[in-house]
Amino acid sequence: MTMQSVTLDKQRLLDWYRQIVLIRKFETKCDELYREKRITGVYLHLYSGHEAVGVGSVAALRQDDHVITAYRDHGIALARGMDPNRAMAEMMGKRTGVSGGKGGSMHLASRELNFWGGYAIVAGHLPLAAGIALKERYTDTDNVVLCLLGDGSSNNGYFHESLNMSAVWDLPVVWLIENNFVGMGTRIEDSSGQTELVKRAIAYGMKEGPRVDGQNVIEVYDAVSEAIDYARKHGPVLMEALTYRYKGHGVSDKQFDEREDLRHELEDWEANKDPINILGSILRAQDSDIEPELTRIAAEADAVVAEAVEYAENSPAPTYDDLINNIYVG
Ligand SMILES: Cc1ncc(C[n+]2csc(CCOP(=O)(O)OP(=O)(O)O)c2C)c(N)n1
Repeated sequence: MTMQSVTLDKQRLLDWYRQIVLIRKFETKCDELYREKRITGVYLHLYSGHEAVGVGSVAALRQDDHVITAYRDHGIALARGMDPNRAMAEMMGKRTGVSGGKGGSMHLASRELNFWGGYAIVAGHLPLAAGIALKERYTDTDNVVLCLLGDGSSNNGYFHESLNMSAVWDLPVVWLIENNFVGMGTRIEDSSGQTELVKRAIAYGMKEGPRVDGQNVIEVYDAVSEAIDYARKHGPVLMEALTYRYKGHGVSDKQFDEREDLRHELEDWEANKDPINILGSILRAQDSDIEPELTRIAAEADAVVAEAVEYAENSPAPTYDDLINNIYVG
């Protein structure tokens, strides 16, 4: 589908707007719940700022394709269609959560959605993405794997091994780097000689995809659709979406409180490159009477999040039997 046809498809754009707004509100609520210790755990990594990457890329997948990501996973799970109630229950460690309350924030997953998680070890999910793609190649399907990864993953050995083998075996993977220019507190120019990460494709003999504006959901969708089409027919693609993380690495990270330069950078992204504003402007330009609909979408997202919190809070904790379930003993 071309940019032109998507731009004209108002219902589809409204659906993406709904998803992006829902993710933003879900994350804002999680931030609040974490500070109140109603969500616990060592870390909580929010997707605020990145929403258009998850929504645009996942929209390009078929149901029988796969998606896998790292620990900044809530937004991608919701974009793939995860029930917000069960996602929130997982955040609170409840039995009704998608992983039975035993995974938490970094381990949302759903077999039904072919959404394979949620991984805490940087780049640890890349070999899994290659493995899923190998299974698909081996069983002669044309299903594709979308693997989202942070720029910080790109200097880990797993990155090299996984990208190399995916090229050797022509695996149907789209390696989509969510480049927010920082890994925890280290800027990309302090950790990578080549900061244009797609250029590494040449070293693996795989197709170099584009670097897209990760704040524009239409651009992400168009570029990932093309990459998926290529991966389905020929093999892996490495591409980047340029984006920005609105919160610290985790909720307790105070980088924006402590660094004035970063605060200015954040303010610039929020004011001029926010994915909600960008898509909102496109919709307003198409239809000058759309404002009430956008307001209604925001109110509905508030209601969905409120219901998710209520569902999670009223859900039981895992039992002792749950705790010792799914444990493999040699
Ligand atoms: C193998 C490994 N090394 C170090 C860490 C600690 N760590 C957690 S996140 C992170 C940075 C990752 O940055 P990036 O991949 O760019 O993702 P982002 O948080 O920006 O989305 C590091 C070093 C880890 N979890 N795993």
